[in-house]
Amino acid sequence: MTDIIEVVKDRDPQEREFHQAVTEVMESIKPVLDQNPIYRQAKIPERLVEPERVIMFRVPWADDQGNVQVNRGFRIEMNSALGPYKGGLRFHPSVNLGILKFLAFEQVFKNALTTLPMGGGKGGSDFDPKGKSDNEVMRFCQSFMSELFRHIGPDTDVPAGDIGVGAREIGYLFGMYKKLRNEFTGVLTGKGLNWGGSLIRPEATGYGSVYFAAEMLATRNESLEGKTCLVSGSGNVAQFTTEKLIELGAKVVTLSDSSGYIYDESGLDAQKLEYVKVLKNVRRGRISEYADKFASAVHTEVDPAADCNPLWNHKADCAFPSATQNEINAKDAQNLIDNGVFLVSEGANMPTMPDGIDIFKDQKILYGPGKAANAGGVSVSGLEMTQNSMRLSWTRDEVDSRLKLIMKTIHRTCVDAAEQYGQSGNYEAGANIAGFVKVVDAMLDQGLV
Ligand code: NDP
Ligand code: 2IT
Repeated sequence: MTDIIEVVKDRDPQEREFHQAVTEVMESIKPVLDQNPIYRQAKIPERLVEPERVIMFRVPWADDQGNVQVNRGFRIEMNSALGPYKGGLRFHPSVNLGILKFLAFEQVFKNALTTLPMGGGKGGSDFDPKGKSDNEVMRFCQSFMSELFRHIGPDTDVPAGDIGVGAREIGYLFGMYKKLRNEFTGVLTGKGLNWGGSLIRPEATGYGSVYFAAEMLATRNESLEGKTCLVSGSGNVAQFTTEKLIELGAKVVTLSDSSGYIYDESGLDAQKLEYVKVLKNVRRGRISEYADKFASAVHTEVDPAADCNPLWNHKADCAFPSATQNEINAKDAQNLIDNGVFLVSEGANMPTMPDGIDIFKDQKILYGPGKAANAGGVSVSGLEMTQNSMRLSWTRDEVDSRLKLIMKTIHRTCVDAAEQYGQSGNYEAGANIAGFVKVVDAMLDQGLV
């Protein structure tokens, strides 16, 4: 197995996050490969790490001063064994091919776990929406779509949101797609409610991560009521994770953004969360303002020289990393455990570094890896696609109960797959194995394509 990891590293040495994601999956599926020689004979590992197609393109646009700006656009069409490519678009200055390949790779297995017919993809740009006017964001999105439209479609590739891409961006992208194609179809998910979007899609990733946590807790006869929770991020996933935690009687004491984090010892309530939603989604301000507004909160700025993140160093029971990749290193993982945390549910993609994951597994805490715990978002995207095909809209309760059932099923699938391979209680192994088997069996059925 080291072989394929070495091949990937040699071929694209600079794609560190991709190496990390491939290593993590390949290590846990080793027993499956050993018991099923057909997978190695059919060169399944080699085929999985090579995207079916990578699209890279220039995105020129004019800023409000009339200056020409040029960004880079990407779409990674990773694997279509189970359905059309499906996965979000990320707009963030850190975006590069390696980051999007890691996200697309993770998406393939995540989507397989959802029980819905979706392949895996991811895309985005190194464009930074922060500090841009609505008109600048619109012109950028239009330019981005004026190339992407020829590669996507409701039965081919269906993008959605991720970091830096929310309702506003999906609206501008959809408008341009519709104009260029002269077709009103479900080509993107996360659409506005009154033009084809699904109820519960904005909430789905955060709610799903909490439902997954509740399932994990139930295996130890515990619930979220009264639990103190650390949440990172303050965007889409963090906001709705917090909302569901409050509703279930938990106490959320932290939120963050890329400048720092707030610790509110009295916990967030519905009114404070509403303040955060307006601050982040409407005013597009910084989380530090929360501590100016509420006296019970303290803001701590990011210290780029620090060897750990102080957000993870508070007394708590549960942690919900919901910002970005590699936000929990080994020291943070140890701090979490020393502070009493016994459950981690990953709302973000790959937020825990490999040696941090090892600590969680050694300590036998309830560790829900992103590809299982945050699959609620893409699941409701799948339900949005279904509703678009039927030209019908389901009620809030209908979508929420389907989401709950999907998260319950993913949890059960992870538990069963881990047990089958002698790794009881290891959700990481369970998620990787179950996702892998579903995708690669479909690949084998479909021949060498
Ligand atoms: P948003 O853009 O809504 O929010 C992202 C949040 O994370 C912001 O608070 C942002 O702070 C912070 N953040 C982003 N990059 C960094 C960084 N490099 N360092 C520190 N903080 C950072 O994105 P989402 O909430 O949608 O996404 C959060 C995570 O969840 C990502 O890992 C994403 O891949 C994952 N995810 C999202 C899904 C979805 O449906 N949206 C589905 C499944 C997973 P700032 O405002 O300063 O940039
Ligand atoms: O990482 C993810 O699963 C997402 N950003 C959501 C993808 C989607 O197609 O809804």
